[in-house]
Order: sequence, then C-alpha cells, then structure tokens
Amino acid sequence: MTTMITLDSMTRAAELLARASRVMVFTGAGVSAESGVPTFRGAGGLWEGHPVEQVATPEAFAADPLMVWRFYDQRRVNLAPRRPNPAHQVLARWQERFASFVLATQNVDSLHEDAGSRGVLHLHGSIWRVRCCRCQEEREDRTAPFPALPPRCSCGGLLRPAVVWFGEPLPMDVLETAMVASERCEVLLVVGTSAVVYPAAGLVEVAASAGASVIEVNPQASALAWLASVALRGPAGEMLPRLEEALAERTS
Ligand code: BV8
Ligand code: ZN
Repeated sequence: MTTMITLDSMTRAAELLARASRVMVFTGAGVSAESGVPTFRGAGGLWEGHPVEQVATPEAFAADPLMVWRFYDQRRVNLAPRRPNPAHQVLARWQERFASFVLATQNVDSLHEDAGSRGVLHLHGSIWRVRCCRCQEEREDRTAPFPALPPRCSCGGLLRPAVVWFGEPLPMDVLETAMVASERCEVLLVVGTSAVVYPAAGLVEVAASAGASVIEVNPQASALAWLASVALRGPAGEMLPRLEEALAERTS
C-alpha cells in the first residue's frame, strides 16, 4: 500500500537535497522499525514492558545488574537476525553522493553499518559493545544469548552494555563532532525519531538555527516537527527510496 503524501513535499525535499553539498542525517528507532526492531515510545514500544527508569539507568544497573542484563540480552537476541531495510540502504548509498555527508544515530543497533554506512556517529553507544565496570576495557561482543548473566570480564569485573543510559553523559567526542556537523550542514534529514531525548535532539535545533533546511521523515510529527521545512509523513523504508528516485530525476 503506497502511502499517499502530497507530491509537492517529495518534490521540495528532492530540490533541497539536489542543491545541497553538505548533508547531515539524524536517525532514531523509527529507521529500524521496518527491520522488525521495536521502537521505544508509542504502541508496543520497548519501554512499555520496562519503564525506562527501571532498566536504562546506572542506578537500575547498580541495584540489579541481572534484571538489566535480562532486558539487554533479550534485545540482543531479538536484534541478531534483523537486517537493514531500504531506508538504511539509501542512507548508505548517499555517503558517496554528497560532498559532505554525516550520519548521526541515537540507535544502538548496527543496521546502518550492516547496510554499508561508515563512520556512523553513535550518540547513545552500541548494544553490541560491552565495557568492564572494573578495568574499563570495551570491546565488541556479539554473543546472544550470553551463556550466563550478568556476563563477566576476563579480569573478573562485571560487564555492562556500552550504551548511554539516562543520566549519563554522551561520548563527548561523538557529540562534539555531531554538533559541529549540524552547524555546518545545509540540509538535515531527521528520520524516525520522536526527538524528545536530549542532548541528541538538540542537533536539530542547532542545525535549524544555523540556517539548515530540516526535512522530517516520520509517519507522525516529532516534537521538533515545527522546525521542519518539509515533512515526508510516511515510513522511512518507503519514503527514502522515493526521495532517492525524485533526487535522481533532478540530478541526472
Ligand atoms: C544526559 C540508550 C546529563 C540505551 C537511550 C528529566 C529527568 C531526567 C532526565 C532528563 C529530564 N529531562 C531531560 C533529561 C535528560 C535525558 C532526557 O532527554 N530525557 C527525556 C526522556 C526527557 N537525557 C539523558 O539522560 C541523556 N544524558 O542528559 O546526561 C549529564 C551530562 C553530563 C554529566 C552527567 C550527566 C542520555 C540520553 C540517552 C538515553 N539512552 N538509549 C538503550 O537504548 O537501551 S535513549 C532512547 O531514546 C534510545 O537511545 C532512542 O534512540 C532514544 C530516542 O528515542 P527514538 O529513537 O526517537 O525512538 P522513539 O520510540 O521515541 O520514537 C520513534 C519514532 O519513530 C516515532 O516518532 C515514530 O513515529 C517513528 N516511526 C515509527 N515507525 C517509523 C517511524 N519513522 C519512520 N519510519 C517508520 N517506519
Ligand atoms: Zn575487566
């Protein structure tokens, strides 16, 4: 079923991109929805079963590492078979298409990389990386499920998911790089985020106030929809391939 959107919004979005040489994309859980990954908020959201303050905070982990690991181990098991959808694939192709292209994501999955994106800015870390609470060693670990929970480091220390929990600072270098890119970009494409989590969502405000044109791709209006000059109100897996087509017509 093709989502009916006003043709002029697709045309206008394509025209903005056709004229841009510095493009930035900011994604959230919605870009992975069509890969079968549950989003956080809204019906059937991931947080529904687990109020976020109970599982995605350092306090929750300190109080009950086993309960928090049960949540993350289950998410890793569910994520393991998931594959990129057409939205991830379009974004991976666009890294060659523009003179400057930066992709920043709030997602902790690796579907952008699996689709071929490189240098992805992971503002909230990665569910596929673990860090030792004792020796701080951090590494990629795809074991799913872990044979025993909570998993331990070779030093005997407790491992934690290398994600950013509520109340924790974002990785400074990653946030800084993303902020600079949002100040410089001519177009910011905001794909599949409710834009309620800060400081990540602040990227949209920084880009807009620096004069970028914001295009939102989301079936619903995000909290920052008012900053968008164009909204493509449909699923990213359908909207981005149509946008790629409309762009090709303008630049062939
Ligand atoms: C910090 C990683 C300070 C873990 C996540 C009041 C009280 C307490 C805290 C705060 C407060 N006010 C503000 C804060 C700060 C807090 C915050 O912003 N809270 C919000 C909720 C109010 N932020 C923090 O705590 C951050 N840290 O501020 O630290 C500090 C500074 C210095 C020193 C010490 C401390 C840390 C925030 C990071 C939290 N970690 N996740 C994990 O994943 O398990 S956040 C979590 O939400 C995910 O990362 C997710 O990426 C992020 C945002 O959610 P979305 O991606 O937008 O997903 P959502 O489900 O919300 O929306 C999906 C969208 O997709 C919808 O719009 C839907 O319409 C759309 N969609 C659906 N299908 C499709 C689609 N779109 C396109 N196509 C489709 N097919
Ligand atoms: Zn260790």
